[in-house]
Formats: sequence, C-alpha cells, structure tokens
Amino acid sequence: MSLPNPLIPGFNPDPSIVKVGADYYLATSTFEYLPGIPVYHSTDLHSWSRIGHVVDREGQLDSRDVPTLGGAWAPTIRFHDGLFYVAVTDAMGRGTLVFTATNPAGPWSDGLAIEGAVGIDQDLAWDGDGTTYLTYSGLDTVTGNAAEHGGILQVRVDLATGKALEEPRSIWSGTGLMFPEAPHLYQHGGYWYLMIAEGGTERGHSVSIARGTSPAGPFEGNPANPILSARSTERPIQNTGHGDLVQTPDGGWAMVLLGMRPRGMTRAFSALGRETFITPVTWEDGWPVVEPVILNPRPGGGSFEDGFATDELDGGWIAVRRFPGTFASTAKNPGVLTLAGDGSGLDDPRPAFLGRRQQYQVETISALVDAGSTAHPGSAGGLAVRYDEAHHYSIELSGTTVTARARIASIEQTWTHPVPDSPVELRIETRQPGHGTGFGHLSSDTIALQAVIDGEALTLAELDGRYLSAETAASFTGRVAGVFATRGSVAFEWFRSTGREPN
Ligand code: 6LW
Repeated sequence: MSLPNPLIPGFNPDPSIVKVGADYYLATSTFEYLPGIPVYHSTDLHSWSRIGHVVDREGQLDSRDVPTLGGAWAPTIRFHDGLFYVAVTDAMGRGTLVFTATNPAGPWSDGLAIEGAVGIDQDLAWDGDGTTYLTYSGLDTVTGNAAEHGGILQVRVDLATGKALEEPRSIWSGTGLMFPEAPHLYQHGGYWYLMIAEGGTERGHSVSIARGTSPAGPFEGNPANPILSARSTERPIQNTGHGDLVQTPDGGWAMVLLGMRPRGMTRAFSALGRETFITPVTWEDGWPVVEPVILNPRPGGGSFEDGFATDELDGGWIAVRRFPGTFASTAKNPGVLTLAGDGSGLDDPRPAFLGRRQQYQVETISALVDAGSTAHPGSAGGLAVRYDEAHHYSIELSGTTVTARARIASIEQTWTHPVPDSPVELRIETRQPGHGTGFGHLSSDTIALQAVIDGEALTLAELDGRYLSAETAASFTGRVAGVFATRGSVAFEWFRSTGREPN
C-alpha cells in the first residue's frame, strides 16, 4: 500500500475515520474556526474530498467567545444502525457533544450535550446488546491541569437523553506517560481493543494499546507499547499519535493519525501545524503492528483559484469564531468577494478574516484587492497569514498606502509604502529557509509580504516563519492564510494560492 503522506495536508489534527461499505469518512478538529469539523470522503484512502462540515450553523458550538485553542477538539466519527455519529468536545464551550446525521455530508443535528462525562476526545462504541460506551480522556479543559488528569474514563450512556448511566469508571490509561487521550475501542478477532495516545501531542506523542474481552475492560496492555512513536528519531514526520484504525480496501489495516513536519535542527518548527497522515498496520499474535510513518507528498504541489463566481463560497474557506457568511459575500456583486470590515483587526477575537489551510511548505497566496479611495473610501483590508490573535503577518491596503504588519506576542512592527490607487495585487510568499549563518536556516520558512507595483513585486518585509508555527503559537490550530478587511467594504476580484513541497 503506497498512500500519500501527508494524507490530508495542512491544519487537520486528531483525525478519526470510519468505513461504511466501500466509503471512508474522516473528520478532524477545528477549534475556534468555523465552519467546524470538516468531513472528508474517499473510496480508496488515496484521494480525499471534503463533502461537508458537521458544524455549519449557529448554535451547534458555543464559538462566539471561545478562548484561543478552545472549540471543536478531537471528533470521533462512527456509524451505527444506519446513523452517522460524531462525538466531540466543544472545549470551553458546550462541553461533550454528540452529533448525528443520516448523510455524512450533512445536515448534522444540533448536538446533544452529554451530562456526567467531563473530558476530551470522546469515543463511541456499541456492544452486541446495544449498550453505548462513551470512552474519553479525563482532562478538564477549563483548568488544563495535567496533574489533575483523570486518565482514560468510560461511562455507559443513553444517547436518547444525553445522560451518563453510571459514574465515570477509570479504565486502562497507558504505560504511564503524560496525557493519556484519544481513546478508541474496536472489536476484532475475539477481543475488544482500547487504543489511546499518550506522551502529549508534542514530540513525545505516541500510541499504545490494550485488549480485553469486554468493552468495559479490564484491559491488558500490549508488552510492545508504544506501538507508534517518532520521539527522539530523525524521522521527518514527528509528533505522531492520536490514531484511529481502519480496514483498507484490500482487507488489510491502516492507522490514520496526526503528525507534524518540523523544519530546523534539534529545535524545529512546524509551519503547517498538525496534519493527517496514514500508515499500514498488520496484526501479529493478536496485536496491531504499526509501520513508521513515511513522508510521501503528492507529486507536483497544488493550486487553488477563486474567481468568486458563485453565490456560495467555496467550502475550504474558514473564519474565526464566526461563520464566513456573517462578513463575506459574493452575492451582491458576482465575480467579486466583498468583505465587510467592522473595525476588528487580526488582533481581535472575531476578525473579518476569510482563510484557507496552508497545505504546502512553500506556498504563495495573492489577490487583487480594491480598498481604494474612489470605490471604497475609508476601507482597509488585504492578505494575512495567521496562527492566532497574537501571531499573524499581514499586508493591508488602504487608499494609496500599503502596510505590512507583523504581530508576534505583544510585539508589533509595521512597514508602509505608497501605491497607485486600487486595485492592487498583494502577495504573501512562504519560502524555504535561507542558508548560511544566522538563524534563518534554523527556521521553518521565511514569509515575504509583497505589493505588486508597476508589474514588479515589492517586498515590504521578509520575516521568520517560526513565529507562525505550532511550536511557537499558543493555539492548537495551524497556518491559515487568506483575505481580511478591517474597515469599510473591501473587494477582491480573485484569490490564488500555489504550493509545492520544498526541494
Ligand atoms: C486533543 C488531544 C490532542 O484533544 O490534542 O494530540 C488535543 N492530541 O487528543 C487537541 O487537539
């Protein structure tokens, strides 16, 4: 089996997968971004397309004021008795939720809040008599205090009422590494298997497994644990963990999991955040044996172009704590995207920022922007690349001035330059790190903020990409790059991104 890796590039952490007949469905975490929890579909585990989102309307998550790194954590997608289920934590929001749908493309239900099971990374499993098991990681997302971590917990639950049918029971919680999480239960070959992640989602991340004869335990750990980890290795894909098992089309097995592609030296930085990878699994003596995760990018890179020709926005656009439709529209003026600025900037919790996951380590985005004094007086907007409120680089047009801006923690720097009246093409290029002395070559990438003036790209600033990486920013997300407006109404005639893997 030679599958591409990353399997689903860019910010796509905590993958969960289900096979229904010949179809595969995979869901990932989205935290404070909306629409939330994309559902990807494949029939061969090789080509994937996004078919919808679990969270596509107000009220399903409590996103409006969710803190950075709160929101949709670690969905588990399952199919039972004709219905699709997604169990997820709305961290620092509604808590434990179960969504259902007859069609995984949506619409999904409003989300049933589960009482009596506080934690993260909820898994759903059903035994032969229809009992529903909710298995989860006992991390209190309000305190996030590892010392108070409750290990792996389980309750029998009534999905008609959302009530736990018993007090949470402690079950097998790994080999003793920190943050036992991401539990999944599988029935296979006469056993129930409890697979978890442990070691934390950073470089120590790993997957361990136990088995027993009942989904409620007791479970006996695999002497070969952890069955997967990249820690302290030179493998290009690090942080591997948070896996889910699935049967391949040829009857074999595979694990989807999260990993990162850090660049640098012993300190290294992952520009794209946690991505979805896949690796083959075989069974030996009743235990899964997991191959190391091999880097195998799809050849040729990729590109995306949006001419904003349709009323509905492309489903790859995401926004922060608000749905794109609250500030972005192509309907009023077909062929043009109009963003309504409301005074909020990229430092604010709900910017008018419409972004896409950066999917390649070398990627350029560009757009033709009109924030000119004639058609859009008093407006300001442009292109941005963002991790969170405190980590973003942008290039903003307002009238006949373009301003490049870097915000890293509480430090901010700007560079300005005059430009002709709108429209003006703006660009953000992420490049391979430079060579030679200095710190540049130890980073993930460099990011150039540019305006095209008289056909020439003028670089206002070239910045170190490590400050927009998973290791530096506080959020659990990844790089998201796109368009924004801070004031007035800003028009975009087209948006392009082209990317490739580094040489
Ligand atoms: C998720 C936990 C983890 O809930 O990080 O890597 C948390 N694993 O399992 C957020 O993605």
